[in-house]
Amino acid sequence: MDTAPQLGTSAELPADYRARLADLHVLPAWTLLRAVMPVGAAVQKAVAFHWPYARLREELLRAGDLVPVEKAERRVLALINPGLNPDSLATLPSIFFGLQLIRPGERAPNHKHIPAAVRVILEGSGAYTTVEGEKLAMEPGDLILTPPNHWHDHGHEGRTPMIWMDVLDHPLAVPLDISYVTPGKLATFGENTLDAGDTAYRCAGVAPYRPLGHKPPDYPLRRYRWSRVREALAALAEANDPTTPVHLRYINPETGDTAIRTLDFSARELRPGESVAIRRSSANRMFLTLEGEGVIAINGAEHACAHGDAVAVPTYASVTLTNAAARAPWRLLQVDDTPTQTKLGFYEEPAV
Ligand code: GTQ
Ligand code: FE2
Repeated sequence: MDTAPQLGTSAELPADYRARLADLHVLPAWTLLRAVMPVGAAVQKAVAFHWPYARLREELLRAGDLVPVEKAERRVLALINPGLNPDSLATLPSIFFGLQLIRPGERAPNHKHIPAAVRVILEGSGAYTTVEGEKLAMEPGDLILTPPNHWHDHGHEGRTPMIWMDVLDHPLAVPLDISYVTPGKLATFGENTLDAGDTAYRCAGVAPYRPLGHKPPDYPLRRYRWSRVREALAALAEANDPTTPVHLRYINPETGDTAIRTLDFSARELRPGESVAIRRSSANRMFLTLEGEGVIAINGAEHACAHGDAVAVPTYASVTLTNAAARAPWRLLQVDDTPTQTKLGFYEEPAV
């Protein structure tokens, strides 16, 4: 039951007093407190939303005709949550999703920035990202990290448009007044650094030898190949009890921690006919369909998803994932802000 007292309003204060406070750059907090800390239920601005890939793809290809890459630096259509201020360029309060196009022969210039970026490849081949000189090829489903303040650029040596989803954590950095980019010269990649992480961490459970206690590199694996993750999902789908969901986390192979520090990336497979209910929590969460089709029910409203579709799930929602197909598995990426919320001590799973 709501037993919190009704607080005073600013209208109850004499005008001259309010003016004197404003002059000093202070405000009577009791008139504003409930707006930032409502009783019992959080301030919640973001809403559930579904962005269909087929429609976005069409408009992104059009952006390719309309805007040369030199005029865009990155040719990206940002997925903007209808409940959030568009200026914040955010898909959820802590997560940015944007669809990026690079056409054959184009080069997106080298730069680095405070926010981390993760690419999830949706279509095409022959393009690459270089991260600190390491040349990383892009194949559909791959997840590629560009960690905070790591130099990166994109190029395309193939013949068809290359499209991927960018996931960035700038919505977490912008409110801290620390988000900026450093432009660089055109990148070059070293002869011996072709996807070095993929070689060094080829086999799960085995890492490059170094004396015990010596510190490993900060982000040792930058490209997680979908061909391998997919194989691991399919194997688990066979092996697991049908009531145990198939769910793998992308980790830093040296520490076991999340791939980047702010957001958690994981891949799910739902077997034909399988349905998974996700625990209600304070997490902000995105889903991106990689293979197959499925339905995401958010507080009872159903969103039917196909390849490339992105869905935003706001905090405290009840979510059910269902693969209604007779034969095909549904494979999807999950991105959420639980690493940040957990580190800050904010994360909770409310009862009921
Ligand atoms: O590809 O480096 O969607 O710097 C936004 C900012 C992509 C990128 C985005 C970026 C990039
Ligand atoms: Fe970037």
